[in-house]
Amino acid sequence: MRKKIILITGANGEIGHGLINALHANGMDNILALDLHPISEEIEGKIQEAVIGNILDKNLLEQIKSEYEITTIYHLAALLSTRAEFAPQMAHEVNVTGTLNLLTLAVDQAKSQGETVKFFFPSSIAVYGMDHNKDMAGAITESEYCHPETMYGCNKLYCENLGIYHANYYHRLADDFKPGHIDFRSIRFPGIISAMTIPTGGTSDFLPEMIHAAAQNIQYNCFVRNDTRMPFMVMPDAILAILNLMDAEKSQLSQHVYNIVAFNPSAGEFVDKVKEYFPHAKIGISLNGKRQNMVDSWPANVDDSVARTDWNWLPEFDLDSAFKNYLIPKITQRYEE
Ligand code: AKB
Repeated sequence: MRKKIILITGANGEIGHGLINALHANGMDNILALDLHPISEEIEGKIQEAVIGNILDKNLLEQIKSEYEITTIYHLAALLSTRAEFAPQMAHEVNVTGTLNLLTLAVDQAKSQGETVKFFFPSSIAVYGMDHNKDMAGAITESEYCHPETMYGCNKLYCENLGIYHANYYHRLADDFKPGHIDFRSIRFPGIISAMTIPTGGTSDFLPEMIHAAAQNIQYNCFVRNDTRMPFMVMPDAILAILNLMDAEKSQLSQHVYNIVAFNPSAGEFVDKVKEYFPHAKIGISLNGKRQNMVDSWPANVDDSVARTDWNWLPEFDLDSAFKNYLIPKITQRYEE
């Protein structure tokens, strides 16, 4: 008999850590954690099994398909926006072919089990391309400005549509056509700030890098202008959003893909906040025009009213409480250890 599991790809990443800790805390540890790298000690004891491997390895996915009954997939593996710009072909392979491999695995599993497989896909505000309308556009809804200007954004938008296709129209010309093999749910994440991990390869990394540098009293030169504004949230809210969306009744959901946001300070406003807690923080500017243009192509804010209506999304932390009750206590503790 195949063991029932929850499959998490990119399990060793920032969101992977937070999600595994939360699922474990909720008593769900029948987790198969798949990552390119060995699973870190911090989460090792909270999973059922770890597999070191590549989502592009079809033999490995076939093996997983034969050994396990997958109830839910959290497909977190991805190359982020800055890294994707340096290696666009590899980004397409990992972000698109990798996702198609996991969607195919989900449909095959659903067919063999005769059960719907739930599929979570982390999308991003990078699907938007503001084309210099950023300041006048305000908080944009999910159907506006979907003209990505980065490889990563193109990958994410296409994969959103791939997921919606697999959920509703997969094999629509086949005699055995049946919609609903997978229940595809996705969130367009803003920038995420974690107290426990520092992002790699993203372009929203300037705020997490800044506060982690301040906590270690090391110099940080921000690569975007002070007036740069984009949506953000802290990691506990990103995890809360995933859990709440995946727990919602399907009948509550009017769409597959949702905006969410908690706060959207400018880089300068964030510097002021950091200096409230680290008055001697050494923060300068070393502009990277190309990365600045990428952030300028992303919205200053997003409208998440549908997420609030459909599945009661509500962030626990605004900018002030994020610092006071999460970032400062956790980051200070982390660097004191
Ligand atoms: C990135 O910067 O690439 C990500 C994102 C905004 O999706 N953090």
